[in-house]
Amino acid sequence: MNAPLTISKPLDIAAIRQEFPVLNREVKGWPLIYLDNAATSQKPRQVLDALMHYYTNYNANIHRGIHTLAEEATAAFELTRDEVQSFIGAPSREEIIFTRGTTESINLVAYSWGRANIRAGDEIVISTMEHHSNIVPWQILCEEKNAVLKIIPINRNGELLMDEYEKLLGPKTRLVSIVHVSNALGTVNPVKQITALAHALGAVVLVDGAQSAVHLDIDVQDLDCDFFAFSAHKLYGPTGVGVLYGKKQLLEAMPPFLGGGEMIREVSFKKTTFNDLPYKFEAGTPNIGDVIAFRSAIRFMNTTGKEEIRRHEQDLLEYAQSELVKIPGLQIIGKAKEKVSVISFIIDKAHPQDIGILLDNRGIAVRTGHHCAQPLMERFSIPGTARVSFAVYNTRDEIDELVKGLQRVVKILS
Ligand code: 7TS
Repeated sequence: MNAPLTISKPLDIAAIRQEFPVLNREVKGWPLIYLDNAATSQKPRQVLDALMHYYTNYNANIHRGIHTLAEEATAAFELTRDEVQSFIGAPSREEIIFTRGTTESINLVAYSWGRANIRAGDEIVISTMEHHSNIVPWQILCEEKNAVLKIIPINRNGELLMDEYEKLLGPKTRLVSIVHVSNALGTVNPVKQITALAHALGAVVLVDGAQSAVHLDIDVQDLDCDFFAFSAHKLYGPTGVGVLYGKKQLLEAMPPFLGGGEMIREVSFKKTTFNDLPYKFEAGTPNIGDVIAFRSAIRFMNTTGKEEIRRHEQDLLEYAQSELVKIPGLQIIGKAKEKVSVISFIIDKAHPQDIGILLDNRGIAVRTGHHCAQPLMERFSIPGTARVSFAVYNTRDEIDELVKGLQRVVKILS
């Protein structure tokens, strides 16, 4: 039987914008136009309400107390784990570990899995377009273990050279750690294919989903990656919360990352035994209120519809790209065929920082600089770019204002 044909309505963006109180503010006398969503997204009212509700009604430490508040807080905290599990299609809730963010999730793997499994001469493969948080932990590990870091090159459009990737893989490859969506280019990498090729050689795969989890449908079982890392704050959720998904078998075999309360079963001065998953990796009091509020962020995305959000953002991306190239001297960095939500650009004779300052004077927030991807900037022989990145609440009208702002930049600076 054929699947029923679903016709999705366009989103009511005006109504969605009403859910984000910060969008009503002005910056320097101009209405805020927030185009720095790849750095962090704004938060809908239901996330703010969930935080307020937690601290107003049932703030308590979790997992330890038997009193009512502790039970309520524990139940709400664990509900977010279930929500995350289904959001990324993980087989079991034990495979969802809460961290402080993508950076901590990657470091957890580098310190725990890495130190137990990487030996002298082993090879770790990353790419030219990694965020520093998916470079530096591996450099530290390689230095410590005398292992070798190998880098997948990219072409001028900002796409991975898959042939070169295949050539880098070999019997010494232990780990491939790859970004799903580049924060500086918007490129969507073929992580399913990358994973399959690595697995054929017995290597483990970590996917940095910091930029992909908000824009793409994530199914970790379909990707078949071994680890998947992302941050709540880029998904309309609070800062200070991240997720590490890991395959159970791997997580079970890994030593703890941080030692302390909650991650133990029994402590004595002779011998300490560790807790079951996921608690083995959640030492100390976690960011309870923000984890609880993160559930509201996922529910916001689910009720709005990820497919509808993606379609809207794709429309913004295509519209913005077609308008930006009309600006004299503007060059887009990153022209991958598969791309989401991010446009990096440079303008002749205009330093990215000056572009950022002049746009801010009109209430337009963009990011400028190297975007924590200095090796990528080096690849393009530029110090940095200006970057706009979209979320569900952005509009074509805002892009028109951005274009006017950039025309003014060109007039002033050239
Ligand atoms: N990986 C990628 C691809 C990212 O874009 C970021 C943050 C991180 C990892 C680290 O995430 P965190 O939540 O632990 O900080 N990217 C950006 C950015 O593009 N602008 O500010 C932060």
